[in-house]
Amino acid sequence: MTSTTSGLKINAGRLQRRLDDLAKIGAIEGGGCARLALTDEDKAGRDLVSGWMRELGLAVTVDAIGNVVGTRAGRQAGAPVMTGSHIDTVRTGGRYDGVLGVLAGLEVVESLNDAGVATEHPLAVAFFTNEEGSRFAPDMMGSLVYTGQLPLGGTLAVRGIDGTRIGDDLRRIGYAGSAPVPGPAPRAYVELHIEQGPVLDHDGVDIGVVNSVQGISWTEIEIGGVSNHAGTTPMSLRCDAGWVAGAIVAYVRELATELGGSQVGTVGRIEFFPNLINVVPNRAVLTVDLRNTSEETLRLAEARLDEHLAALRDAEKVQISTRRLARFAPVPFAPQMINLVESHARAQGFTTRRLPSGAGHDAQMLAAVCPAAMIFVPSVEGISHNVREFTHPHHIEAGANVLLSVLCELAGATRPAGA
Ligand code: HGY
Ligand code: MN
Ligand code: MN
Repeated sequence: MTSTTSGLKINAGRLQRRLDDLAKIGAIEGGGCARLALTDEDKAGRDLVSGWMRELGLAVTVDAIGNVVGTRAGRQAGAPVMTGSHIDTVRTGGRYDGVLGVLAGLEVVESLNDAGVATEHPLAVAFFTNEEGSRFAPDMMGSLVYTGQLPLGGTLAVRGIDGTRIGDDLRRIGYAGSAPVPGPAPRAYVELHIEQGPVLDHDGVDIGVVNSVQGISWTEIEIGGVSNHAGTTPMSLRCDAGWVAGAIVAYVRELATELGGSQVGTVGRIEFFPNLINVVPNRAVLTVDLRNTSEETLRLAEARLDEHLAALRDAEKVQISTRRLARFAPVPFAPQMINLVESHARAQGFTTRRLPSGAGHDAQMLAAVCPAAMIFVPSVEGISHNVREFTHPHHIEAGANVLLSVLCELAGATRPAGA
């Protein structure tokens, strides 16, 4: 005779301690973290988390792109139910983005271990390489390779914004693993993540039930002009790469405002050459990040930007070249997975709201190979990719308990009668 696992809860203090311990690695002023993918800080974080996986009795694998998966055996062998996220951060990162999903997954495992709960199917906790994509594009790189949507060879050859090759840095930090890619498709994938936007916090809702992830378009633009003397060159004779770059920055804002709705546009990186006060720049490099929940509108935004670049090129007599760094269509999650997250959250008495994700996530890549879902918890003031990123402990506990019960249902968890 066995009973269900209802009533099983995570240990919130233990989860918070792991969050605090990992946040010490790559800690930066203001309480945030800088663990850019494949840096020494990322390695130290990887070593700490995979050590915790081993302490919990998980079988740990590292694959050829550095994805790390810890698996808890089920009564049956076969495809696991997987949870996880990422532990790399942006340069001004907070302590919850990605990390919460990985460490809540470990907390679920430890809670099951403590309660002597077995699962029918294996349960896996993963952290994927380079989810952020800010040092090496594209983002969600590890889960793209894991799901067979990005070839390993070409990915290992990718050079980052500092000129380093992915393959070299993976070897340097000791995470060029032997597990094959693509990896085995899970039975299902569920990711707990902070919202990183203002909706749940503003509406006072406990749990976000994510129905889709919006489309993402990343482009690097290089402008070639003519360096010249800042004092002697008449304005009418300039081929000013710096001015053109500035015009693009302004246009991206105008375009997003004009299209409205969910359209967003960001120029996050810009460089001038020779970058000197008295030289008209002869070269500029900048990145444009466009996103929309509608593929049709995202394509319109891309077309409008291309038209504007052509007009600037002709008017300013400069060369303009573009390089696509990432392009993902919006990804809807499976209705039965959305309903599952919502029903478990409500059964625990939490308020819920369905919403799309403005940020990219590994779950959108896993959705290509298995039923996937995401659980959001509120970000205070919607702040993220900022050291002030914060989620209240009671929301962390709520999200991890929803994750626990969803994973128990998906993995077929039961505990011995009388336990
Ligand atoms: O860019 C993103 O949405 C994610 O943080 N990689
Ligand atoms: Mn993230
Ligand atoms: Mn992020």
